Amino acid sequence: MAGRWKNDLKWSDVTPRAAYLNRRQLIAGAAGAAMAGPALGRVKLQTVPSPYSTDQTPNTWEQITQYNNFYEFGTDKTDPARYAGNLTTDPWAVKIDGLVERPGTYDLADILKGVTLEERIYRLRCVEAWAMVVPWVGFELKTLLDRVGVRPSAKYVYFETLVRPEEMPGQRRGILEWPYREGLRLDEAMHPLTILATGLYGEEMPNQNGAPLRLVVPWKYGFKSIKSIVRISLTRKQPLATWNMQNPREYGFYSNVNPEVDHPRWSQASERPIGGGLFARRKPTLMFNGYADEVAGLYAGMDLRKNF
Ligand SMILES: Nc1nc2c(c(=O)[nH]1)N[C@H]1C(S)=C(S)[C@@H](COP(=O)(O)O)O[C@H]1N2
Ligand SMILES: [Mo]
Repeated sequence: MAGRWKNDLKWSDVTPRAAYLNRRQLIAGAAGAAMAGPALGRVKLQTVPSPYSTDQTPNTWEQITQYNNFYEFGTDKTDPARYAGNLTTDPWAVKIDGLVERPGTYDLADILKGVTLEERIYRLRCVEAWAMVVPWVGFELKTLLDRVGVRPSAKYVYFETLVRPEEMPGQRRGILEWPYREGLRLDEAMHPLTILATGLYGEEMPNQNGAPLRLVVPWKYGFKSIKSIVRISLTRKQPLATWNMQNPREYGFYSNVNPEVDHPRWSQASERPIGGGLFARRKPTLMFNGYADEVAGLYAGMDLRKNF
């Protein structure tokens, strides 16, 4: 049986306020939340701009949804858009366990009811070898963790993606060891820039971008932002993370964007802005992807060449 949120918000408290920015309003740069009609499908949520949003121009819907990494659907950048459409994302449950006060398997719909008033539009820079600015719809991971109650002994948060080879063709091949896994230190997880995203451009999350619930950690390389999450576990020890397991020499646990630490096989000092055209000039990558003012303090005193 699914666990239930113990909170003061009733369905009737949140439903009449349901509002969201639609795609056109966002493109037009509308700042406030706009009233919308009754929600279709999954609860449409009240969204307001996050104070953490960048003012950089977002990439287009097409750029964000046609060039993806999601190995559960194949290794080509176009495979997710081609094959993720068949993934069933409703109903969806998330198991929250480990060092928490209220462990349980929660329906995503219930989770969203509990965090409705926290939903935000976050326009965040995301970077790998390429760079995009994405207007995510989501809420702070902290909101969810506070809701379930993190025990004092917890030091890390571990995440797992769905395993469903019938709907995920990449999982029928041994590309990676499934499930895809990721982890964060607890203070990284509690940082307000760390969000659980449920959509983008005011729309429900496209499957190829990690529907119905994916992590976004904008000061880390893209692979830390795990998609289609079904389990969140609070742990005492540093958890396993897929790319770190796969190749610990090339991918560290932290994976903070750092132009001074090269990947053993390529430089990480510059990035290619997506949408700038085929011959767009590469741009220098900034420490912590430009979020140093916000997050450098988390790593004070750490050797970031060792802890890469
Ligand atoms: N479950 C899962 N999550 C994943 C991946 C994946 O293969 N499987 N790829 C990661 C990588 S390498 C990147 S760059 C980002 C891409 O996210 P995007 O498609 O929204 O740009 O998702 C990350 N999350
Ligand atoms: Mo990636």
